[in-house]
Amino acid sequence: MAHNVTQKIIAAHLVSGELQAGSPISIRIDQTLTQDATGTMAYLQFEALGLPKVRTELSVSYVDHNMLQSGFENADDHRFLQSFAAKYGIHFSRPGNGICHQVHLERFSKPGRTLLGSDSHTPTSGGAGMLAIGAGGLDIALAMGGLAFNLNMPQVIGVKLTGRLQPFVSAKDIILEVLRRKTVKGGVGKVFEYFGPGVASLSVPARSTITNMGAELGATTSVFPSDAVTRAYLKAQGREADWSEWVADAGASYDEVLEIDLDTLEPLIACPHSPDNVKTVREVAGTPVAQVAIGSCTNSSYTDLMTVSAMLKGKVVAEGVSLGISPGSRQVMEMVTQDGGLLNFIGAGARILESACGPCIGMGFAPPSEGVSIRSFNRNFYGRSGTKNAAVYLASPETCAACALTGVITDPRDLGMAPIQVDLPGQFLVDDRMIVAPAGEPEKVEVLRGPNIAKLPVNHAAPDEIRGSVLIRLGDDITTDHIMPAGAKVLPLRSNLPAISEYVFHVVDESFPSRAKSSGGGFIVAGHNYGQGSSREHAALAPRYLGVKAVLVQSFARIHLANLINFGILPLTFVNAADYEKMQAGDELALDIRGLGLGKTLLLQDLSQGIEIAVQPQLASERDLELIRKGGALSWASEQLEK
Ligand code: MIC
Ligand code: SF4
Repeated sequence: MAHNVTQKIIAAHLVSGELQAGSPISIRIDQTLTQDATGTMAYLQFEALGLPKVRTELSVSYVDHNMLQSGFENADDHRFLQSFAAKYGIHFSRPGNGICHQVHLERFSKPGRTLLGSDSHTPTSGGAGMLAIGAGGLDIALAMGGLAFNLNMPQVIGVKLTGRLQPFVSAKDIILEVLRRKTVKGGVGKVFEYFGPGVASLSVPARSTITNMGAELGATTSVFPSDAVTRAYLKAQGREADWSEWVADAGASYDEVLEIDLDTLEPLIACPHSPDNVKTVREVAGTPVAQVAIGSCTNSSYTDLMTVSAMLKGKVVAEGVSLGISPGSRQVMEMVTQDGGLLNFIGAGARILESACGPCIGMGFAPPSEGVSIRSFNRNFYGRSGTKNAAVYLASPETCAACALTGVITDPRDLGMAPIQVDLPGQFLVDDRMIVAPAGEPEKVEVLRGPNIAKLPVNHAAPDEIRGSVLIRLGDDITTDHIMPAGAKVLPLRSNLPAISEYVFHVVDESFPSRAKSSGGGFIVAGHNYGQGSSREHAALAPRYLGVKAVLVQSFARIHLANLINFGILPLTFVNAADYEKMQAGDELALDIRGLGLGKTLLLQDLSQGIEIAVQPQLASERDLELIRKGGALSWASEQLEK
């Protein structure tokens, strides 16, 4: 049978199940990546499995999120991660080397292989023909232990690209167009596979901008074929031997096809507070801008930054604007410096930030009150920038540079500049000395733990009946940034569950943690796409710590659903959508779960209103059932492993 690229890679890694969309499958994982904010917990979980060494082809631990080091916490975490990597056979990318996704693309991506990462933007390496999936830290720990990764066989949406991008229109505008059409819920259970004549005109970094932000569709991942362009990119990275061809078979089909004509695509912009709130830049042109931020794992390739540098050359950013540039990797930063780009940035008055996530995750460079911030990033969720009432827009580096120069939202085509053509270098500057290989004598390495590294929570088997009140009732598209915010105050607490739990739902309801604790826990009720965004398992772990036992919603985002199950929180959906309207915050509920079984509905008693509500546990396999009964995945996993 003719297969598309997604089906081919899955078929080559299939451990159980069939290539039938929607059915549970498990796949072998070749590579894993972690970043510091999710990695500490993932490695503590790996340690609990009791294995001497990772069992993957390659595992890399990056440090890029928690870089402010306003106290000892982050520095302690970095030291723990470095010593842990040395001992357990993991490569360690030191702070300063860049953002995990960009560095992984440059130095480790391998066409046709699978990559599981404890970060939702892991699909970045899909730009080089990998099947790269984001997941919670515990799933990464299990993959490092050699266990297969469980998911539902995705539908494959083909995105057919025709034509060629016009001057000042770039890859970011392609993914913004997909988001405009499909929304932040449109990708759940799906892989977006790009094909068609327009693909050959996109470089690997441009493709990776698209697969990176494909995460905002809620997609399982996004993938480009591995072709001559991929080969040339890997060759320029000194890794031609890692290349192999992965293209769709003749006659391969897709569950749905979207077509985008690159010739007619215009500069687009995602308006506050959702990546799918997309308009043309000209529609919102003229809005005054306070801040511009360029960089992140989405848009800091050599081409992106050199294009911005050419636009800024000899000019100064507008008087009311603060421009921050955070390059995605040390490789790009060095090359942009060598080729004169940095000089143009400095000359224009840009503030040069380190190669790290920085402002993207609210770690510094917060916008002013009610300020408009234009970012080349991938998320503009409410409160994420660190300033609750800021208005964050997402756009291409070209649009960002135009806004920085004029001080108002500006379509870069309206600057009257001559087109800028920046080609990818035929040879990148390759220097892997900031990547530390695992220790030769691991038994001699001591794992260094500071006071911020708390103990792992203990699993408790599920009771026969779940009781408690509706602790909070929320609407659609609740993000993990709402549930468990990041930012400079909270991110350093990622290894400390009791401390971080005090911030659950802080952006929407500061009294949640104390209410949850004093009432003995209970239920969360919400609308569609609950838990979209980040892979952070703290958005399940911390509510569980506060006593949340079940989450009842209209629908879930993929990674968060898996995280809830991994930590023994029962995920439920309404059988009758209208019942969502009936439930009130504060209602006392009781749910008998002795009848829990695959596909079985349960009856939830709303004791306050004296009504019954049919609910569907979102458990796809016997494994999921087992995890809920056991109160989480860790004890289950330890039993599965041959030591
Ligand atoms: C994000 O972009 O939201 C993050 C911060 O990279 C998260 C990971 C985290 O919360 O640590 C993600 O995308 O998974
Ligand atoms: Fe870092 Fe932002 Fe990318 Fe997340 S989206 S990995 S915070 S740069």
